[in-house]
Amino acid sequence: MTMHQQLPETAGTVRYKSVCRSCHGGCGVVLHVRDGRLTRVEGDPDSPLNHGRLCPLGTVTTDLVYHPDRLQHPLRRRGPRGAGTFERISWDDALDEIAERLNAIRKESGPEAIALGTGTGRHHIRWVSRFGHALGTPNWAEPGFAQCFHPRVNTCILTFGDFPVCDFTGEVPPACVLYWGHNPVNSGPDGETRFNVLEALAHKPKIIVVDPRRTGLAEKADLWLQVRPGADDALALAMLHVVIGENLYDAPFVQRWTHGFDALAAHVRPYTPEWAEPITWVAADKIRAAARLFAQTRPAMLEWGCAIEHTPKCVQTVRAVSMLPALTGNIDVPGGWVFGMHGLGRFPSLIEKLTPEANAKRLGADRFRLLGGAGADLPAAHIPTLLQAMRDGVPYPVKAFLVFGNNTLTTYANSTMVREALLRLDFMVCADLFMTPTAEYADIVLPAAAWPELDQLAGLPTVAANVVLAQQKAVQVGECMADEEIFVALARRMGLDACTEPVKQVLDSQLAAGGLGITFDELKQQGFLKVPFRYRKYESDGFRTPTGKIELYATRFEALGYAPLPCYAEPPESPLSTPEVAEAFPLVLTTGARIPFFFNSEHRQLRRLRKAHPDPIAEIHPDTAARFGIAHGAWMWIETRRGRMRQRAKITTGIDPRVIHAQHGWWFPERPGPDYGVFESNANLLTDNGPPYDPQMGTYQLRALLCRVAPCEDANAARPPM
Ligand SMILES: Nc1nc2c(c(=O)[nH]1)N[C@H]1C(S)=C(S)[C@@H](COP(=O)(O)OP(=O)(O)OC[C@H]3O[C@@H](n4cnc5c(=O)[nH]c(N)nc54)[C@H](O)[C@@H]3O)O[C@H]1N2
Ligand SMILES: Nc1nc2c(c(=O)[nH]1)N[C@H]1C(S)=C(S)[C@@H](COP(=O)(O)OP(=O)(O)OC[C@H]3O[C@@H](n4cnc5c(=O)[nH]c(N)nc54)[C@H](O)[C@@H]3O)O[C@H]1N2
Ligand code: SF4
Ligand SMILES: [Mo]
Repeated sequence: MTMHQQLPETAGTVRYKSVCRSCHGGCGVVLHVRDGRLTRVEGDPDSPLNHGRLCPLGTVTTDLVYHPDRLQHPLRRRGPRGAGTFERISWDDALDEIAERLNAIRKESGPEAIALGTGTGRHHIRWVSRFGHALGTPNWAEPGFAQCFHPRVNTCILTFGDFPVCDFTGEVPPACVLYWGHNPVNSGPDGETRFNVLEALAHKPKIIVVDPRRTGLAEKADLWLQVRPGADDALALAMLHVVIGENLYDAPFVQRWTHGFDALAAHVRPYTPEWAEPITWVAADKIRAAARLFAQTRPAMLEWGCAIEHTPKCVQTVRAVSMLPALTGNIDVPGGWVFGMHGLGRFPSLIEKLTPEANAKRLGADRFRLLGGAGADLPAAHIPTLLQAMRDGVPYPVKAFLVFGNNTLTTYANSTMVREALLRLDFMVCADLFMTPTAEYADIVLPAAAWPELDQLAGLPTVAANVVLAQQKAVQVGECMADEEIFVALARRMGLDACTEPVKQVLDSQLAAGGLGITFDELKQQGFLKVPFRYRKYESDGFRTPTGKIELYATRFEALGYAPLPCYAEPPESPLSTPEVAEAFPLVLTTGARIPFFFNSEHRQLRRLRKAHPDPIAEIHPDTAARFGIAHGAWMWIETRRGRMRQRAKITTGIDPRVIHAQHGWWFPERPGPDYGVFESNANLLTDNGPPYDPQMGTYQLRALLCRVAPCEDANAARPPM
């Protein structure tokens, strides 16, 4: 494998330009390598995405790369699944065994009996489906396809013909930002880094925050709407009512460039702020004020996050919220919501390798057509249906699961069922940086390369690809291999007729398809390329929808049998929909608000980060804490109808007395395996993966659940308060 020196060598240190992927990624970096070892990672001052800065995760990259617990060799399990005993094997043995087992399963049960799983926004995410398609299975899954980001992407493609992103790298800053279920100062979606968000904030825009918690942004906001978790659809519909009812919309834009305005206007007439107040817990006056402020301040942008995608009415909520920038003409304008230049061509997903019969077997595709069927951008399987196929063999058995960068036991809803499903598999492979509670269930564990150890392309923001960056291999750790290389090696061993070409050939083909006139090797020399940008592209090109306009009334939804106008639905479990459950579980639970120190279930091994945040923390209002006997810093049980787990209580007035917030992704790498405490503080012991699902995408419920709390006496005796 070749490595490439990009910048002049100084005093024995070689420097490589690359892109950090410790979160969804985006920050340009310079990797310093001395004697084959990564010694330092600094922010690339030239990068338009971070201007030389790094967050806490990026800062500790060398700790990640050289952590003593890194998996460095392939392992084979000895003894029963989940027993936690492994032996070292060679790559040759590992690949041979995997190829042999997969070919046998493919022959006996059909390729659809092999499923693939991957994690959020990984560099190799599209390679997982590519390999799956090459071996003939339609069953690949990623936790984000039904409950994070992709509902926004698929819904927008059907509504706008493309996916809009915030214009952070242009000349004009936003005059108003609406942060809806999103806290990008801590999180940041793909390529929209917190640094650009902070830069926009430095221009002092008007700020509206829709969040049940008083975040740092909520503290700064002109208006903070402290919505009840899971009531976002009602709030959005009421804001649309105000924007339309008070004639605050951009009439010329709406008339020329939207389809179905009259139908929408009639549809939202009943959704008054007074109607929404008892549902959303937001005062009617505040709803009116927010709608007016957003509509009357230009340019304005919508910064939305996964919080609106974590309930079974995800897609219609996304639709309703997305109409605010559309009606106010903030589309493809400087400082508003813009469409990308698509500097990277379409990824060669090899989906054409799937026959119509194979496509029809995609689990859940018949029901969730925006996830796995005709309305999907890149069709994926429905996770709860997949787990059922593994555990119960219905509608047909799934016998093998290849997990490339997903901590299934912590991040899928209903960890208890996930465990039952994994235990029933005939064959499981897990590629990861570390041994995780999930990898412990595998037959073969593969050591994956971390981001400074591999070549890849990133087009950021994701989907828009206004900046194209080269991620490059600067070091080699143990026998770790990039996921992409593993897929190529496996495809060759299995004798597949696709996915066998070298990785670099695919990277070059993506660049060629994007029309940038540059090869991967050339891109590495400069680190990144900013694609020349154009606003108001619709004036010459129209919108890529059946009507050529923004479809407020969505004709493709209608054609797929879904509601063409966004509607309101109560979460399946809530004080309003199930008051009888609320008697025993009187509090509304939300989970997973991001913190800067960890990425989902990752990074708990990294001492410098863990020191800043040693324990899982749940937020509770002082009145509620007093009512249930909870002390600040003490462990408390949080319990739903599905199970209970414990986190330390943070008593704060920043949360409604009727709401609890629990962190997600917790396990304890320092504890003994095979469980590493994954059944102690894991929010997904509380969540639900049963029906009802979002009718369009099959989304299950990670937030807006009913819970109760109690002091956790045993844990408090064993471990002193914070
Ligand atoms: N209750 C609750 N649950 C949630 C959420 C929530 O808010 N609340 N959020 C949901 C959301 S939005 C998402 S996207 C999912 C995220 O779920 P996951 O994608 O599972 O999240 P991670 O923990 O980030 O990553 C999983 C694994 O990838 C490994 N990894 C990192 N880099 C690489 C690599 O390059 N190659 C390989 N092979 N492995 C790698 C890490 O070590 C880690 O073990 O969680 C979901 N789960
Ligand atoms: N450092 C770091 N960065 C990350 C991640 C990480 O784990 N760590 N995870 C990555 C992933 S996978 C994702 S999807 C993104 C997620 O990042 P964001 O999209 O920003 O989502 P969250 O931080 O989960 O939630 C944002 C806000 O929504 C609020 N919220 C909770 N429930 C509701 C609700 O029902 N309605 C509304 N309106 N708001 C609600 C929370 O209080 C929180 O402040 O971040 C990514 N970046
Ligand atoms: S924000 Fe993401 S890409 Fe930037 S330094 Fe942090 S982890 Fe890396
Ligand atoms: Mo996510």
